[in-house]
Amino acid sequence: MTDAEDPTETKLTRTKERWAREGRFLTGRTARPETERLPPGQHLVRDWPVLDLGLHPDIDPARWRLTVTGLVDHPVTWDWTTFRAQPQSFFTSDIHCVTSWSRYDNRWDGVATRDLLALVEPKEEVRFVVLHSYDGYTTNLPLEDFAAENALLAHGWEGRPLSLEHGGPVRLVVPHLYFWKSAKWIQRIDFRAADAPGFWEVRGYHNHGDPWQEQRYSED
Ligand SMILES: Nc1nc2c(c(=O)[nH]1)N[C@H]1C(S)=C(S)[C@@H](COP(=O)(O)O)O[C@H]1N2
Ligand SMILES: [Mo]
Repeated sequence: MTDAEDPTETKLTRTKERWAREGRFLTGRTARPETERLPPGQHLVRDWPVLDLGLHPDIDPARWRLTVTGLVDHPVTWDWTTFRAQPQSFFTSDIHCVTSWSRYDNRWDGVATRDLLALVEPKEEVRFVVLHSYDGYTTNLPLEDFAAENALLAHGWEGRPLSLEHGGPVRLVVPHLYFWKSAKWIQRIDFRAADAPGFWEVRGYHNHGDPWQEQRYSED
């Protein structure tokens, strides 16, 4: 597929790649989450913007599957009923998007990543997790970030089913990293020994993405 044919190579994608090259929104400041709730260079919003590649995959619940692959002792493929039968968690957390908006106190329902980890049991050598989504999006993060105590596979927001535009039926939420790491419409979770940078990580975004360290873009 050439760039011209690739539906993900949109004007917005190119604009965001340019922002990464220019260091847009960088303040050069760092902070600690314990002392500053709002990370450097962020501003608060009350609504919830929609940001993605522009493809909203509408998956029939009867055909929806979530698969765990890679270096685990117990790989699983969940259909909707099995996913909903997993232990449920309820977490409230803030969103920090690299495009500089933050939104406080989002109430999520879903399956804690720690409960998923307890079930599938990643092997000793696992260091990274790569999320694959129904729209073709990918993102990578270290196992310890995926395993954060308030990270979850969310199917609900503010007591309602997570809407399609925000990643329903199920998205990842990892609140302590920039929101591009929180893959919407997740289809597969791959446990790996080696890292594999995802969609934005190969387009100039930082590999880790800690908002308090202002890890917006890669240094090279
Ligand atoms: N599958 C998928 N997940 C994705 C994206 C995407 O394009 N596809 N965009 C990421 C980016 S860049 C952001 S900022 C957030 C936006 O989530 P929201 O639309 O719910 O605010 O989703 C992230 N997860
Ligand atoms: Mo984003």
